[in-house]
Amino acid sequence: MPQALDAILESFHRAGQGHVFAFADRLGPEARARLVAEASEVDLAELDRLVSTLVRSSGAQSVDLEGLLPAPYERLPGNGGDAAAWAKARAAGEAALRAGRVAAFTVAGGQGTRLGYDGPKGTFPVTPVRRCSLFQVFAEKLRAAGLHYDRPIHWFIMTSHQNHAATEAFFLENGHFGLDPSRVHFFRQGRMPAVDFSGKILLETQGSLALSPDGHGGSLRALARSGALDLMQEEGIDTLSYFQVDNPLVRSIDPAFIGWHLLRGSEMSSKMVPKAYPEEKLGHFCVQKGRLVVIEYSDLPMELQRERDTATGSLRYEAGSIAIHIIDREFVRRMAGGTGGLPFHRADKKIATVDASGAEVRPAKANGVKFELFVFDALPFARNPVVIETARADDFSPVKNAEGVDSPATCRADQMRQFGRWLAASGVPVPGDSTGLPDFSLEVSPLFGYDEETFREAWSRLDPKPDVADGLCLTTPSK
Ligand code: UD2
Repeated sequence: MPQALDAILESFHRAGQGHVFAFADRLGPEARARLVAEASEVDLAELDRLVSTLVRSSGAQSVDLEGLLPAPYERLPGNGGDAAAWAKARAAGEAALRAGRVAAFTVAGGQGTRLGYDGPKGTFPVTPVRRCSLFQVFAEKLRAAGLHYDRPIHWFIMTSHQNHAATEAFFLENGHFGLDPSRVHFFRQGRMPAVDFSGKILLETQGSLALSPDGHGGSLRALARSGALDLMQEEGIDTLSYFQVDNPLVRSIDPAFIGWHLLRGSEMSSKMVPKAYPEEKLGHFCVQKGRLVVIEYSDLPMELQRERDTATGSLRYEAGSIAIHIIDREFVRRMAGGTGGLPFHRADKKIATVDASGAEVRPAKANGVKFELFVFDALPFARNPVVIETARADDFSPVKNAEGVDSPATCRADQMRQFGRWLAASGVPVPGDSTGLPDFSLEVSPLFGYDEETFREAWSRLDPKPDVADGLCLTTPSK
């Protein structure tokens, strides 16, 4: 160990980061070993590159918008799309599911901080009646789809250092929500050190670095590093259905989406919804120099976000990214392997640290920089990427804020509207307001029905039919 310490100390000093060990003498042997272990996680050459390109260089923050055009996308049949092509895509996706080629992949490194919730975000109770967690909703969707296609679905879940143990414990306590534990795979994403505005690594305490998750784009290298890609290969899985932990409405297994991806020979495909209003916080699908790119809401000037097509009146940059992708396994391997892979983004943050004497500092304004990778930055590298339209009401209602837009309240209402639509489509009109929000509480477990079609089948088999007037919670499969 002392030798390792010497080597690490030496390399940090050479890189101008020796201050990281300023308090090492005050630490006991265990704490010092922990500090050394953290330091050895840092790729000093990579950090040096990031500091010179993103921290010290002026103009580091500006995004290249030259030659930017709105991206084309496949419209839904109800919106002018080719119904036969959608049907063909769906059949191809279903065949892939029956062949066991598809796994689900959830990025769940986040905490519920913005929600004012203390715990892994996936454990947040999100459904309107049962108050099931986000993880339970996804688990039930995957269980149901596995039964439907007669092939249980593997589920890969990316956690962070902060929430890994709590996430695994949550699944254990809940019996993996009925999934076979051998098909639920957890792995941790990587961490990046935060630096001050001169590029020096910040210490969080005297004995630890200010390390934070490397962004959802870190999932590509984490999938490779953790052995998940090799496991997929052994299991015959070549296609990943990627979604974020904050969106319980997601069609976590969508055969038509999978089919578009496979039939086009795409390496990475995405879903879009037309933006609801210009300021909506979604990335924008664009084409630049012949490649598909996503320009984040914070990077596209507001005048462009407000631009409208003169003929149709719709937003020119209307294709909003809702962070749902299909990704090819070997594409992940390629992206994870190269050194010139995804670019890092800079985020200026308030970062708890210590001063020169070792005393705690809780800054009132941003005092440093965090580095993050975004998964959609892989799109320009993908062969034949395809963007398809999806119905927002059936695919996207994230929980992000404690109140207001994208909050637990808006998400519960969107879930109830969806269940209300399914009931109405089964011949049971549901009284509600003008937005379709039912007058009474309503919840349907994905195990009963996970889309309109499976719901209608299950409902038609129910005998006798329950009275819906006092609210309804359908949980058990009717088969
Ligand atoms: C993201 C997209 C935005 C839009 C929106 C849809 C970015 C930069 N923006 O916005 O364009 O698609 O989602 O809801 O992605 N996560 C990790 N590890 C990390 C960071 C994030 O697992 O290091 C997960 C996190 O648990 C969550 C998801 O990634 O599930 C989204 O992260 P976010 O809340 O930072 O993204 P947001 O809302 O700014």
